[in-house]
Amino acid sequence: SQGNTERTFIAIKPDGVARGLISQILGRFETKGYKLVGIKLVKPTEDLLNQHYAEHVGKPFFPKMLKYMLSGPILATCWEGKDVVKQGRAILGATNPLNSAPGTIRGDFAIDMGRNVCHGSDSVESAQREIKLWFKDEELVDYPLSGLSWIYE
Ligand code: DGI
Repeated sequence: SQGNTERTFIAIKPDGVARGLISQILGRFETKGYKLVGIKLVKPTEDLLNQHYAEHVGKPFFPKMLKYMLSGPILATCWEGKDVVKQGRAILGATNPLNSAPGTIRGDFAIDMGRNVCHGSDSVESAQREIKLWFKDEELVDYPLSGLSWIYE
């Protein structure tokens, strides 16, 4: 395979955008060898966030998280490549920055769980659901990434 088998949804949260971390975060995925197939700056509606975080609606931390996620634009991105869901989670690091290893995005750029800079789908199924939620079909583009034989054996 040349890595066109899996896609994930990676978002840079309002703190990541406001702190000027976009290029560093995207750069980690780009230099790893993944292909960017969708990207846009979004001011999400509350409704979109309720759907995105459906599993957390009603939890004690949810209102604060909603306020944080509504506090500025979010950079929505979709990446394609072999094992990109799992690898994407590894690149971002653990949800709580206290547990994220140095070298990960959260390990390098975050301190509080409520300001953890980024989001990444946690399974192939979540990725499919989230990509559908954040992107229209025509916003996802395919093109040949050069040098694939240097990335995939
Ligand atoms: O997929 P993740 O973002 O790594 O983690 P998740 O889906 O379990 O949680 C989504 C976000 O909700 C997470 O980035 C931070 C926040 N969160 C999750 N659990 C807690 C929480 N925030 C607080 N304050 N307390 C929690 O227990």
